[in-house]
Amino acid sequence: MFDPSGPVHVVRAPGRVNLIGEHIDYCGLPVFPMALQRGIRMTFQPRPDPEARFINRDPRFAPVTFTVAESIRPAPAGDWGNYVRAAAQAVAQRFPNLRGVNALVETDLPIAAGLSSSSALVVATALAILHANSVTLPALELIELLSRGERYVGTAGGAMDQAIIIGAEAGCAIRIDFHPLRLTPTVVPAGWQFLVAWSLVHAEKSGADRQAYNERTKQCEEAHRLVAARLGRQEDPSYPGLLAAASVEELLDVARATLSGVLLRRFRHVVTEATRVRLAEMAMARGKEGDLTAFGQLLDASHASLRDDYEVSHAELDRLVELAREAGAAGARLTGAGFGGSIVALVRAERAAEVMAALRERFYAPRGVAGDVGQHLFVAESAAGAGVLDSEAV
Ligand code: NG1
Repeated sequence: MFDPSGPVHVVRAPGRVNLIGEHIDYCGLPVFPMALQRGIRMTFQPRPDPEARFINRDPRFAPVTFTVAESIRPAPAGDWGNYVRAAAQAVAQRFPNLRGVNALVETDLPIAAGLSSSSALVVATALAILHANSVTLPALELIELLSRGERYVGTAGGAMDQAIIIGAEAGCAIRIDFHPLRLTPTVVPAGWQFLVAWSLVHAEKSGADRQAYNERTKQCEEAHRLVAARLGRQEDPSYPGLLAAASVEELLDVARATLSGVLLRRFRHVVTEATRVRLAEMAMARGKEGDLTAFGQLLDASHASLRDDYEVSHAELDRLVELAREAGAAGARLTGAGFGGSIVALVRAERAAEVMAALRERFYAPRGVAGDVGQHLFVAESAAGAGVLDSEAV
């Protein structure tokens, strides 16, 4: 697919693991992820015309061809090519008359595992098309553009994934604030290791899971509206505004008097998770022995809240979390949207091998995954954000 007379370029976009702050980015509340060393690698060449052609090294994903334009017709929901189209449409709405690319997509990220391979694909595509047209955008603008742009696939998502994939710094976790968007790094202390383990259950972003995700964004909005009205703050459009006006305890008192059932549980998850993010960031910044324990306890509390109040866990995620703790992790929780996908566990570096061995024996082996489980279970090494690498010969 590449013309041997011209150079090819390579863009790399990392996956991400969210350490804490789950299902609150779309409420405008800060989250605390880091980028992974694993990601999408896209090799591309500019074309002279607006056509775009993407081939995936993984044969399960059929080639995608379309014209880069302000309005691109989507393929049916679930088609991988919609992430590529989402990015192309977003950049074409910002810059007219773009030329397209020929591109080859490869990844070492597990797919549909809650590690944001889809947003990595969106970011990689956008960077490839921008580079092919010699245009650039400041990082914050690109994050805003692509987080809106990814809604093309039908998920009413927040901006966490695009923000960390574009704005990550190696060796750091990043607190992401929204409205206005701001990225604040904290160095991951030496001796702290985050393990990622996939539950072997796909977290599909199309179909029922997408519906369940979008339903939760609406429930959070509704819960916020009712609590804000009760507090006489109808004009306050956001969760950060509520949390600035009252303590979590006060908000929960008001919520108990105002909401019930599902809405009360969703609200409780959102405001308590926001507190956990703040405490976790402080614990990591201090980075002492007791802080690792404290961070682990926050992970455990986050998991319980996602399981019981937010109802996005899965029996296999609960099992992985339990096994990781039993094997010596300081704490563990599901990461990403849930409904399957992966867990993240915090371990002391010297115990990482032991915890991984326990997960291999007690989780993967009984489920028929023998031998090398490196694709499903690995140490997350915090990586830098996405970028175009040097040109290469074909
Ligand atoms: P994943 O894990 O990639 O489905 C989704 C959203 C995030 C965030 C998390 C839950 C997108 C692109 N990603 O992530 O913004 O809301 O769920 O914390 O919609």
